[in-house]
Amino acid sequence: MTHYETIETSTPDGGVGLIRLNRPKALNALSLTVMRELTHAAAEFDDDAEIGAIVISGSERAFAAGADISEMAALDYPDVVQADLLAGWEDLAQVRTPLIAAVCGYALGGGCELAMLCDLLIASDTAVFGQPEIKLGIIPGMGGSQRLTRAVGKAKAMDLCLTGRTMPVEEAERAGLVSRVVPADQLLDEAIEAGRTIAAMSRSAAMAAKEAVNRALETTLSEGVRFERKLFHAAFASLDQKEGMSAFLEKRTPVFGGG
Ligand code: CO8
Repeated sequence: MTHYETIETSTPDGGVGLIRLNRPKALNALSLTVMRELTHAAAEFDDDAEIGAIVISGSERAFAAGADISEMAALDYPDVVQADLLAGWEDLAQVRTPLIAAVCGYALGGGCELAMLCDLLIASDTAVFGQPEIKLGIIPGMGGSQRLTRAVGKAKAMDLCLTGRTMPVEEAERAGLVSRVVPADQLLDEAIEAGRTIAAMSRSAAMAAKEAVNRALETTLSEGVRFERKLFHAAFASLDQKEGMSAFLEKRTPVFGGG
């Protein structure tokens, strides 16, 4: 397994790949090295036929407190344009394996954006969300203004992006930002278990479900429904569809082989 400087990877059993951000002194601030390492690790898991779900977690205190401010402070406009700063995070959005964010503590700025880029967002009862970039004289740069608005609507997105205030997990759950809230000491187990559940499903069906739900954020209802129907029809070309339906009729647990 590749050795990384700012993240740790492991493979708990059951087809789950785990990526833990590991910059505790900087509250897991998302430096360019974190971006390179995390996207690389996620791509490796995505290519691994044994892995059916990827969990991304931080520490008890912080999932991630945003992009690394010390790295950005001295940059000028030409620097960020020429480097296309932060565009590399889009590689994570291309990962086809379902991504689960396990969020404990601060998920601010890029940390909130990273969590929202994942497919499931499982949060601890201590999680805090926010887009405080405005306090630094900038705005979200990794999709926050777009994904937050789609997730919670204009009213709350404007409130968070314009005032920079944080949103406690209870409010985030009411607003529809998070999939589940669990006690902090159960967070990682819950996220890994959710990963195992997904990994035990048909891999192609899981990828299709992810693609279909994500398409809802990109297109009109009629186009989205047409797109879903094509993927639905395609599922009937898989052995997993035969296995899933036979198992139901034979009253046994299906064993999906990915075919
Ligand atoms: N970048 C760099 N270092 C950080 C960051 C950060 N975002 N956040 C915390 N740290 C460091 C602190 O500088 C401090 O370091 P040191 O001990 O060497 O002084 C250490 O982490 C601990 O932090 P605090 O002492 O501040 O801890 P507190 O418990 O007092 O406060 C907070 C915790 C409230 C989370 C506070 O640290 C804070 O406000 N952090 C900054 C939050 C922020 O503004 N985030 C947005 C950053 S901008 C951004 O994300 C742009 C998004 C664009 C896309 C990003 C893609 C990755």
